[in-house]
Amino acid sequence: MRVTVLPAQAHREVPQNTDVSDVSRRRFIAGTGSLLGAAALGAGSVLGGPLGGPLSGRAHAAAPRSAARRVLADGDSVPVLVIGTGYGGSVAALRLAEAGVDVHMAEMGQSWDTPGPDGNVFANTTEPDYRSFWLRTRTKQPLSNFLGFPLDKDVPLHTGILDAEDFAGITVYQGRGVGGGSLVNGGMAVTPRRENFPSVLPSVDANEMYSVYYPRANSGLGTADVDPAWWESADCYQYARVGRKHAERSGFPFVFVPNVYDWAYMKQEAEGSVPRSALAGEVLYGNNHGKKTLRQTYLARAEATGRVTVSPLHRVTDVRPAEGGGYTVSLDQLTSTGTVAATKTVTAARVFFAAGSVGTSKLLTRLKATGALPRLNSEIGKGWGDNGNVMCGRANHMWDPTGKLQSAMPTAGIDNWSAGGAFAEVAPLPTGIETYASFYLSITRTPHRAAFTWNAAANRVDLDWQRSWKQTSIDAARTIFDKINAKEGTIYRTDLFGANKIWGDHLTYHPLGGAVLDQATDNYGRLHGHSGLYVIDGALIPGCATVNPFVTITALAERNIERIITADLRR
Ligand code: FAE
Repeated sequence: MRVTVLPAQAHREVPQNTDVSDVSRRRFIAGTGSLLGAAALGAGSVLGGPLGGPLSGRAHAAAPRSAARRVLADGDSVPVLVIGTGYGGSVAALRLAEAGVDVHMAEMGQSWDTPGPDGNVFANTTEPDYRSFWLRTRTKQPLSNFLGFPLDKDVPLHTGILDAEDFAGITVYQGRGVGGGSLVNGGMAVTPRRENFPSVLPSVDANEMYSVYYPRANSGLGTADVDPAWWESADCYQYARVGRKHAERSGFPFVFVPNVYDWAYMKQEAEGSVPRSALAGEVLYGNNHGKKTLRQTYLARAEATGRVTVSPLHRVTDVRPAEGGGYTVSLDQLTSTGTVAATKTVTAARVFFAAGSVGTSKLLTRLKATGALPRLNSEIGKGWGDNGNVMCGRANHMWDPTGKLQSAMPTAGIDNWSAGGAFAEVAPLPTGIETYASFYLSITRTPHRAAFTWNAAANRVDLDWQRSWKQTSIDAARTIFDKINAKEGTIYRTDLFGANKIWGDHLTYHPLGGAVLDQATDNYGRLHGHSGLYVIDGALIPGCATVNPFVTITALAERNIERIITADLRR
């Protein structure tokens, strides 16, 4: 059966440069409530018959929009199911909805719109509580020690916002909840230098990316530069100015990078006229104010189309071909302590894997190995990398204080990629006290790529990453910091990742790959072997973005979904 969607101009009706700052947090929260509280009508009847093709655009246009807008129920049939609500999933949902397709999104994390007992939705970085970690009884903070003392503490088991997912050689930090990684990340919105792009996505036309899709992504995300004059004098960026001074005295290029934080709000925080968020150290466990997460940008616009439904606390566990076409998708509905409250099976004509690099790779690896999706190719699970992440701190002299007030939103990096293979984010250390420390998250060039494999005996997916592989990243980071230390007469901090440990080499914030573009999928994210299945998240990028990755993930999703709508849905 033919699929009809709205004409091309419908896609363009929402201007690409829509100012996202006017989509207020208040409106978004109200919108989420309406998403979840909408009338519980039978989606099957609204969306037309069973799947495998009958996504009649006419039926969509005629259907009352609210009818399909409720949490997924057992037995539903939907035209499109998106697994995950991070960057890739949000782009897919918005663009499909604009093209006239009803979209259901399943998200294993919470919706994050209900305040806790302290009146805030999110916990503060310095005081983790039940909201902070995904199903852990003890925190696993990336920066585990201070002055040698361990910082971790017991917390109640809860479907919290930050997942520290352990594999044999690495802990992978990921956001959990509606908005994915945008809920917990530092908002650094970095477009790779163009000369580095061929190494990031070798099969993608750079001209198109830099003229169309990166600008579209940055506009959609609401990225903006900090006001340089304000930055020069703001107390909360003293740490970054110290970072610049040290970088430049050693001859390294210091580059400002945009962020998705609302700079006008941050100025008001500094003036004391609004509640503090970035200036209260909020970042890892969510920002109560100021940050434009996907919920204020792509997801808010998707919600405004009236065609997108989100089911929070719904974890996809299985996808397999359905009799008669389309896919049977199984989901666990979770309680806030992670137990399974209900299992559901729905049918979807098309499924977009947007569960993040690890989530998508784990699902696909298991589904291929266990025979649910037997025709996926042998590239599934391969090409996974950590974006070369490694962290370190430096101990400054007493005459170089970094400030007790530090904005949790980074604004700059030290770019030594071409000479030393490292781009170092000048990161905050928002402890509320003067530490005389400079802190950095380096993104480095590293040749190491791991693979996910199905471990049938243990009933889990393993990753064959080796901790020793981080040495390449440490060496690259040292091309910057050994030189700075020598010039400044300073030393590395040894108290932040354990006792006498310089390098944070046990983790990544930037998982990439596992279902690589043009290998596990075609050049637009269509999975080989099973038509109607797509990958549209960080799993497509083969292990390194040369900078922080979410702008590239968003831009690639914009590119791919445009082609998929034109070629697959408008036939
Ligand atoms: P992602 O945003 O992770 O979304 C995937 C979603 O799928 C999540 O909400 C999951 O809960 C959900 N999910 C997973 N499995 C399932 C399932 N089976 N069923 C249903 N739902 C599922 O994916 N990047 C930058 O560019 N700049 C930064 O400043 C930055 N800072 C970071 C700081 C931290 C602490 C962390 C953890 C990450 C940071 N990142 C940063 C990385 C960035 O957030 C990450 O690359 C993107 O979020 C990945 O986007 P995806 O769409 O691939």
